[in-house]
This record gives sequence, C-alpha cells and structure tokens, in this order.
Amino acid sequence: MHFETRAIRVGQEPDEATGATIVPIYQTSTFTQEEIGRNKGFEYTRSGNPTRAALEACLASLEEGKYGLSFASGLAAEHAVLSMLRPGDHVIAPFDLYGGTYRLFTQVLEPMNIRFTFLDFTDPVKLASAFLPETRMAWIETPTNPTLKIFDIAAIVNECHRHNVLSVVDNTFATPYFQKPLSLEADIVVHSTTKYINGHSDVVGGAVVVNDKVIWNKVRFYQNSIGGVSSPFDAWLTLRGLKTLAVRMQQHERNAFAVARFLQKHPKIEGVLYPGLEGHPGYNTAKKQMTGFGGLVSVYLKGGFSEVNLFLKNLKVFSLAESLGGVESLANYSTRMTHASYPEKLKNQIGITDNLVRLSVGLEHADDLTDDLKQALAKF
Ligand code: P1T
Repeated sequence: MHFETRAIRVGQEPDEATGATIVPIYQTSTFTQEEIGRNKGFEYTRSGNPTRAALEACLASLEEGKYGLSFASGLAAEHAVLSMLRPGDHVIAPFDLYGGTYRLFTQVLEPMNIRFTFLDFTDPVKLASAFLPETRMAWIETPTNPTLKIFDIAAIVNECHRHNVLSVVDNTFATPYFQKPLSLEADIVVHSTTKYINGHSDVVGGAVVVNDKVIWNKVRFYQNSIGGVSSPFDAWLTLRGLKTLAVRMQQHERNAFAVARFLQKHPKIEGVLYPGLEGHPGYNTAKKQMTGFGGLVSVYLKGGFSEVNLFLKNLKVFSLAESLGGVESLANYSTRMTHASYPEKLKNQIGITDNLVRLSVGLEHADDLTDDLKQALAKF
C-alpha cells in the first residue's frame, strides 16, 4: 500500500471488542488478568497500551521499518536510544543539532563518561578520521536545526558500517514522507513527533523506529525501564494527526517555497536558507536522498537583535514560539530560544547569529504569510 493509505490504515483495524472504526483511547493504567500469567497481550500501560501500539505500528510502517516505539517526548526517545551506551563509549555527532539534543549529550551523558566528538558532517575526510576504537554510535540530524544543512545519510552510514558503528538519524524535519533513513541502511530513526508527525502543536512526543529485532528489544527495554512513554491520549492525538501527514507535507513545502522565494528578493534580507533553493550548498544531496524539501525556512535579516525584535514583535500571522511542524506558522529566534544552551562560539561557527530567524511555514494561505512578512519587515 502507498504511504497515504498506510498512514490511515496500518495498526488501525476496527476495534476487536466493539467494532469502533477509529482506534479507541485506552485510557487505563492497567489491564485485568484472567489468571496469573494469562492476559490479552497488555498488562500495564508503561509496558504497553493498545492505543500506543497502534501508533507504533503505523510509525514503523511509514518509516519502512519493522518496529516502532512511542515516547513522551523527542528527548525521551533519544534518551532511550542513548541508554544503549556504556561509560567509555564514544559517539560522533555533527556540530549542528537541536539545542536540547546537544544539552542531553554534553550535560547528561558526558558527565557519565560517554564521550562525544562534534565535527562538520559535510567533510568526509574529517568524518572518516573521527572514528575511534571506542566509537559505538554516529548521530545524524538532517536537515539540521535551524540552519537546514544537509548531510549525506548513505555516505555516513557506509562509513559507520565499515567501523561497525550504529547510525542514528533524527528524521524530525524531513518526516518519512520526504526521507526514509532506514531505506538508506541507517540502523535507528528518532523523531520528535511533537512536530510534523502530530502536526497540530497539541502534543509533545517522540518515536524510535528500527528494523533490527535485537536493537528494538534493547530500546524497548529502556522505554519500559526508564518510563518515558506516551500517554494513551497523546498517542491517539498523534495517530489522528499522522493520518494527514502526506497532504500536510505537500502544502508545507509549497508554502515554504513561496516564503523562501519572496524573502530571497526582499531588500531587508541578507540570506535565505532553504534546501529547495538551487544555491543551497546541500541542494544536490537533498535531491538525492529526499523526495521534498520540507516546511522550514531560515533567514538572516539585515540588522541585529533590535531589528529582529521589531520584526518578530510585528508579525501577526506567524507566532513567535519555539517548536515547528504544526499547521500554524511559527517564528523562532534560535540563538535565545531553541539553541540557548549552545556555547556562543559554536553558535557563531555554525551560523546561529543574532540576525537569524527560523520560520516554520504552516498551512495558512501563502499570500497571507508573505503579506505578514512584508508588513513586519517594513517595521525596521
Ligand atoms: O521537544 P521534544 O519533543 O523533546 O523533541 C526534541 C527534538 C529533537 N530533535 C529535533 C530535530 C528537534 O527539533 C527537537 C525539538 N525541537 C524544538 C522544540 C524546536 O523548536 O526546534
């Protein structure tokens, strides 16, 4: 079946007990057992819940993986994956990461003696020389947050295979509609389902999808042992959002192109970052590994903090808010918001400057979005 059909059908057969067409919210912490050791497949909601199981099956199918796991947040999903590491292990990661991922790496895991090397993942020579005997994992985020750099998943995964290292891809920005890392031989996909997967800015959630049963069992063990699972209601909302992922992503992309092209010509814009623009340094790699370029556009305004503040204050359709991937357009000031925990030096190195604004282009009419940007840019 095609992606659109799987999003609506997989894991979502009519309810066995009642025939309910839509998967019910099994809002229960526990399941009554018939006798010791005999149950209907569920015991306790932290270990498993039918609503969550439906979402997990659907997510696995959309990523073209075998096993899905759903979490209370993207960071909870990442934490469960990283729990496979042991003191002394080494991880390779790009300089460019979501700020919270970087904080998890450097402020939670490094104190536990898990070591990280951060480097430029667009440089194959540096990448090849970063592997150590203790390297266990490579972490790939592409497109990156917020500067939308593109890393070549197949090339990095190939290098990982040569060194017997697990590859993890954070597929939050692209979604499985535009990018399928498991099909490029990556071992693990992680998501913040808070974003496009749910798509309506009303749930914080995360996911892990894998093909390998051994990895699945390990991550599932940490999911249950650490306990950062999604609630039945959050799983249900996410499943409801997921049904329309394909049409949403198509329209997010159309609107993002409209916004990127409008901003490219605007005299108060210094530069536009959108992987769908031919001048973008990652354009060719994006074309190779993605079937679309997504809904995020980052822009450098001509000016500094005070000009950007005036611009952001005057936006009427875009909301100044963290997060992305919802139907409503958002503007994020990365240096003070999502990437506040990044060291200043690193921010400058990767292009998170005080004139950078990240736009999550939503599903409002494209003309209303460009009109809004135009009037706010006229304010400074
Ligand atoms: O917020 P949470 O659901 O825990 O997901 C963390 C996360 C992981 N990976 C990527 C690429 C992300 O962008 C995020 C969360 N990002 C934002 C909140 C943001 O505004 O960028």
